[in-house]
Amino acid sequence: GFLLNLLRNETFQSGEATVNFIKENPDLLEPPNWRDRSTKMLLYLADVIVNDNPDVKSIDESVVFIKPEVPAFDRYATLPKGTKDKLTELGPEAFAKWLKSDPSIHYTDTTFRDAHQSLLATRMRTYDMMQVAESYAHHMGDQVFSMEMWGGATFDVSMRFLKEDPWRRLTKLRQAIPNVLFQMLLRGSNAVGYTAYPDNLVIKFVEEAAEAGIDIFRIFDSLNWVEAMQVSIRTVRERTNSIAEACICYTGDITDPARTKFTLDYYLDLAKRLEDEGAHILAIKDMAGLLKPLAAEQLITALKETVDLPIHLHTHDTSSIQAATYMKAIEVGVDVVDVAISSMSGLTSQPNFNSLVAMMKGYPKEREINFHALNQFSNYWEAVRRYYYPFETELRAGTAEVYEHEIPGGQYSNLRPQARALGLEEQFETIKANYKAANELFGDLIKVTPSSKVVGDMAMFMTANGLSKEDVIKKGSKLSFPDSVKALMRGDLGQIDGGFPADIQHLILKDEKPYTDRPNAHLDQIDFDAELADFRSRFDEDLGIRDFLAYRLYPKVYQEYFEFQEMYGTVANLPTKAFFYGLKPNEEIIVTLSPGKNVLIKYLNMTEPDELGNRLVIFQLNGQTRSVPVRDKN
Ligand code: 3PY
Ligand code: ZN
Repeated sequence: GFLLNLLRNETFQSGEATVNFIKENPDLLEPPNWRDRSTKMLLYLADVIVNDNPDVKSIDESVVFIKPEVPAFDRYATLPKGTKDKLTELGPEAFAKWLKSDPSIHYTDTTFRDAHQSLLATRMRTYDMMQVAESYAHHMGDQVFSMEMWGGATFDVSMRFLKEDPWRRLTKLRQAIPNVLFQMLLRGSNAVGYTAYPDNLVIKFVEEAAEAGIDIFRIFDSLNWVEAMQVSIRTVRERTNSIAEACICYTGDITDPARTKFTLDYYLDLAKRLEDEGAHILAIKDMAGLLKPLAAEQLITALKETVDLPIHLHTHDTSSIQAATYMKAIEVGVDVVDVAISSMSGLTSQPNFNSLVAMMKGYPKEREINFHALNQFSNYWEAVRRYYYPFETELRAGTAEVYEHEIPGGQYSNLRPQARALGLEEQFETIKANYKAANELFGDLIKVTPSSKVVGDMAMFMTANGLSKEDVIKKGSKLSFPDSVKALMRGDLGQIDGGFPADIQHLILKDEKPYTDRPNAHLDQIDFDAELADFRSRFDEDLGIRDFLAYRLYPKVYQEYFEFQEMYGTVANLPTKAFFYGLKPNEEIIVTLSPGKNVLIKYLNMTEPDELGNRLVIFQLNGQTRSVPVRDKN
């Protein structure tokens, strides 16, 4: 009814559109779909102006935005050849050999994925990436090893909160940056979700992601369970021309003799098995930033004696000392390290790219990097980052506490808002302590999405109910545990070497029997023909397999995203300030609806609400006055 109401109010729909009116408004002769798109966009803007963006929980009027400056480049210059060209030339096997033999250190830039996942709750919009993409391809195209720009939480968040199509981010960036390897984070049998999916869904997802532009699949399992990574590794190897990078997720401390579960031998054995599975590259995924310099030296030295693969090191700078870890790792022969552009680095994000480049100056493994350009990109992201202030992590300084609680960087920035939502923010210290306690209760786990989420849920549960570890053990048989905790103990996330502690498992599951094989083995395979047809008839006949995959991974999120799109169109085209904060009176923006199709939108003012609470929000669209009715929800 809302949209109909709006259409009824349009000037050009009012029956007064005479011949002259059309002459004066040549835009009306544009294809109708264009008018429809700008109408929807005005409706979105009107709603944000009146009711705010529901994802922005508090507005700080004192924040001053500055215009992000894209580093200048020659649009007509040929792009430098990069690693993407090299992969195309060599193929994955020879590429991996080349990487291993290359004497200089390589850098993966995580700015487009993990950095904002870890600092800004994954909210970075495609718009801000696209503005700078072409410049990046020109300046950095022959210098960075890869860009991590997809996967992890971005798939979910882009639909859920940004109302964007995650596939569009990938294909648009691919067009703008054809020379650098694109890398994604894939949660093994959990794909980009929080639970296991049927094998043929994972296979299809990998095929489509490779087709859309992913060159390196960084594959992990949240319990380091190799069986859960097999399908992904094999699919990348056998059905794509991309690189399978398999992870050992690092937790604990191999230099601490008291930590007997995750030892050096444990990691070496795991690495060997991943090599046997067919990994092209081995990644050390230090998701919480626990790998200290001495441990890095020992681990990487031993790994190089154990496997014949190039080694890619990922960490988070939560403790603030991870540059030292990289220094040691580089000394003993790591091949690639993950970094983020200065203004998007540090704290729970990756170590500082720019500073690392400066640090490496004069060392034998130094790589020539355009340092000045790197700093210009940092200035760009610094200005962009302000738009995202409502989502900023609240950590102000590095913290050594991470060695106690072991919370992954990507989870840390989300934990406080989660606690707040449950009314538990005052008890954040207790939550961190309970995170540690929950990990101990579960028998010491690898903690990374989704196992980290379960430990987090348990920590919230203990905090909300005032339970200590001892209380849980004592009263457990009478407690009703969170669903995610039951699912973990049942084996829904797979198995961990050594198993879950049997007594705790029984306490949580009561009479339910856990299984011991792959959770995917219990799932029905997807009948793609039938389900795709059903999906199309439910939503839109023009939708493709990628839309279907998004729907199948996140049915409810997709449904809401789809309805939002129907109502408001492609809001991904809006500049970020307008998307989050709307417009101020007399503020003007240019929106590119499609290549070459720009509209000029100016917000004029709004009327007082009528007796039903409806306001008219008045804009100029390409100079033409348009008014949009919106219900004021305040
Ligand atoms: C993710 O799975 O999203 C992660 O970043 C894990 O570290
Ligand atoms: Zn990470």
